[in-house]
Amino acid sequence: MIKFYYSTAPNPMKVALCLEEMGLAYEPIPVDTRKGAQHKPEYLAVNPNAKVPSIVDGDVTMFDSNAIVLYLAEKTGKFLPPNTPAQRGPMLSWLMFVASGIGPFTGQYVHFKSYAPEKIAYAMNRYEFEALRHWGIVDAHLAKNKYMVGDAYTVVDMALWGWARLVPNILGEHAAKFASVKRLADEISARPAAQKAIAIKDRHAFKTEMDEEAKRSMFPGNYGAQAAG
Ligand SMILES: N[C@@H](CCC(=O)N[C@@H](CS)C(=O)NCC(=O)O)C(=O)O
Repeated sequence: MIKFYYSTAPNPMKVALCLEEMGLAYEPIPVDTRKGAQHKPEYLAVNPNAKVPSIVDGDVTMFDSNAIVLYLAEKTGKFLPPNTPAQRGPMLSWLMFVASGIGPFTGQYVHFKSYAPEKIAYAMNRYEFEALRHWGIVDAHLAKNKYMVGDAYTVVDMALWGWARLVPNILGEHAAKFASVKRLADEISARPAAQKAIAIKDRHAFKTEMDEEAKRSMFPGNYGAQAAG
């Protein structure tokens, strides 16, 4: 039974989808990041980066969502493209592009637009430009390809889905520019595994308020000492 440490945020949701798609037995363990649970010593022993998701699979402990989805795909042999250099090379490129481009730039775009107490035009412009640029690259790719790699649904699509399903909420009026991203996100969201992944959160009550405790917990560098809970 895999222990899956999660919240409802985009990076954990990629892993939830993978676990469901692969039919793996897992125990979802909520980490309420708005209450500072990510900073507790017992959680830091699992994930020294104090973020979600993480998994514990027997004697294997892992953090970082894209590493986890690749691990699960290799463990099960499911949802990987054919193991040829011509397929594996692009698979690694797109998986890392989602990890190092889509996630961080979209996350910082949200941060400076919605959470930063000062509206810093330079930061907002930079992250909006970079977030839209990254989504534009994915959209152009998906305009020519049904899936991110090869002609079948893979873990790269699952990794993308964590963020892609939220594009309308996150990018607002800009979302209309990314019709091919929407096409893939909608296709994946309609899958039974995605519906089950989305429903995991109903088993736990997560704090929803973005109050001082939440800001101290999630942005400790800007809001003083973290709430160690
Ligand atoms: N590179 C990490 C990033 C994880 C991450 O930023 N997780 C967010 C949720 S999507 C989180 O834990 N936020 C709470 C916090 O920053 O305290 C991954 O892909 O797993």
